Amino acid sequence: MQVVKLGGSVITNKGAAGSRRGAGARFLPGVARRLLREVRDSREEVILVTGAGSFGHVLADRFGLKDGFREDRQWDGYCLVSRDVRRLNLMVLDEALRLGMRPVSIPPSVAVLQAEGRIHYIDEGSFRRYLANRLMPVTFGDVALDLGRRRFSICSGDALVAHLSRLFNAERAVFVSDVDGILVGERRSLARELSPPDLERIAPPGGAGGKDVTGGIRAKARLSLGLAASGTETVILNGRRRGRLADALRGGSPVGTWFRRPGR
Ligand code: IP8
Repeated sequence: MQVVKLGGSVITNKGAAGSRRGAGARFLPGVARRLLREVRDSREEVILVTGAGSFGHVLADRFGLKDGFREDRQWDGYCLVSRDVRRLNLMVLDEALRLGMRPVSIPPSVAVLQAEGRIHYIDEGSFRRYLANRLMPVTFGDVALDLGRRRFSICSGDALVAHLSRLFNAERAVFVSDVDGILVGERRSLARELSPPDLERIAPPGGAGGKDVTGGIRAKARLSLGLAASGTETVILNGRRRGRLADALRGGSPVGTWFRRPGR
C-alpha cells in the first residue's frame, strides 16, 4: 500500500493571488491526468490525497481559519473553503474516471474530527472497505470540525498522508510537488537523502509559492522524517517531470529527496 499526495503546487496554479473568494484558482487538468495515469499504470494499491493549492489556501488565509474560531463570520469562510477544495477534488476525480480508474472521494469535513488542529478521528473503516473492493480512496486537504477550543481547523493533505500511512502501514509515501526536492546549504543543492541532522541546513524555497496556511518545507521534512522512522519510506519529488512518480511507485529511486527507513 502506498499513499500519494498530489500537491496543490503541481495540480493548481498555486502562485495565483486569487481574487475575492479565491476566484483566481485554476486547476491544471493535463498535469493531473498524466500523474493519475502514472498511478494507474503502476497497478499499485494507492490512497490518493490532493492538496488544496489556490483553491484552499487563499481563502483560508483571508478568513484566518488556521488558528480556529474567533468570530462568527469565519464560518462563511469555512463553508467556502470546504466547497472549493471539494470542487478541486472532484475535478481530479473526473480525470481519474476518464482514465478508467475507480476513485471515491472521502472529504475530511465529514470523515475527520480534529482536536486542537490535529487529526483525532478518521473514518478508517471506509478507507479499508473501499480498498478491499479495489476502489481508490481519494481524500484531500480540507477544513474539519475540531473538538477543542478551536471548533474548526485545517486538516492538511500532509497530515492526512502521515496519519493514513501509519494506519495502513504504508510501504511508501510519495509527495508530488513542483520542485525536485529539498534544497540544503548555502549553495542550495538538492538533498537526495535527508536525515535529522540535515533539518537545520534546509534552504528556504525560492520563487513565489503563494499563500500556504499549513507550514512550509521544514514542516514537511519533519513530518517525512517521522514517517520514515515509523516504517514508511517517504519521498518528495517533482511531478512536472514525466515518469518520476511512476518510478517511485514501482520501487525505483528517481530524483527527489528521500527519507529512508532507519537501517536501510
Ligand atoms: O494543501 C490545506 O491542505 P494542503 C487545506 O495539503 C486548506 O496543505 C483548506 C487550506
